[in-house]
Amino acid sequence: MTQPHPAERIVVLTGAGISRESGLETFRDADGLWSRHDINDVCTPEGFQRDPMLVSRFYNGRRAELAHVEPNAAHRALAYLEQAARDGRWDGEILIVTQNIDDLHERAGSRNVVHMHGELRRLRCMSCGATPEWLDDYLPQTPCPACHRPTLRPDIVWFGEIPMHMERIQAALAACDRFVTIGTSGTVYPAAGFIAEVRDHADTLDINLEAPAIPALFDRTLVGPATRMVPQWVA
Ligand code: BV8
Repeated sequence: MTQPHPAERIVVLTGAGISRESGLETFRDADGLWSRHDINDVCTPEGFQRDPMLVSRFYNGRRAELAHVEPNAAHRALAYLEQAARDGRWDGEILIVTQNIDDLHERAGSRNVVHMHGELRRLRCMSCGATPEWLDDYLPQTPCPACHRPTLRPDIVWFGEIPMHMERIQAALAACDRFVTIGTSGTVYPAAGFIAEVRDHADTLDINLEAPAIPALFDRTLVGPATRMVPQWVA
């Protein structure tokens, strides 16, 4: 497998597929979340406006799962690469841009992680902007710990909302030598558009159970489960 070579700046874009073998569901696989939930009901600001209890239950259920899953070999392989840079064993750098809202990258040891669609472990107050860490169930009437108003929502980016950390992401994409996508269907923008932004200046690799919809977009593809393919790529 291609090993990262010295002085390489790697951006890795991860999607739900990297957490699948930890036991978290993806969205668009046959047994995925969107097979049982209507995106418009649980993943839009309009849906939250219409039925905040339904949306709170949807995210409370997914947050509760975090206690029962562990990072897998793919998360750990990426964390190993970052540790090698921190220890001076590799003079490259790696940034993980994740569409995932779970905390498995961090629990595997990765620190250079950007959650462009937000995080399950955080809420956001629509009145004062506080973003308290939240590990238990919350209800729409739960008072904000900072301003005590019942105006908390999941700190998640829903469809039609602006993704987080876009400036940092765009800067990293412009500067990277290698762009690797892992476990993403490449259907949600702006993440799905990153490949077009880097193709002219970076070596591109897709790691997925299936071949990408447009294979020509990538210089290389590794088809197989992330827990096998990512450690091979990092080794
Ligand atoms: C925005 C919340 C403006 C968190 C999510 C028409 C054309 C183009 C764009 C649009 C359009 N109409 C509307 C849009 C914009 C819209 C969009 O892209 N819609 C799509 C459906 C067309 N996007 C937005 O609204 C975004 N905001 O555009 O604002 C803007 C933009 C830039 C700057 C300023 C303003 C906001 C999008 C965020 C929505 N929030 N979720 C949550 O609930 O989790 S999206 C949701 O999809 C998740 O975040 C998820 O991460 C994301 C992508 O899904 P994937 O992670 O790829 O998961 P999926 O199930 O699809 O695929 C899993 C893959 O893993 C598969 O390929 C499978 O083969 C693979 N796999 C499975 N098992 C394994 C595996 N691979 C390896 N190993 C395994 N074991």
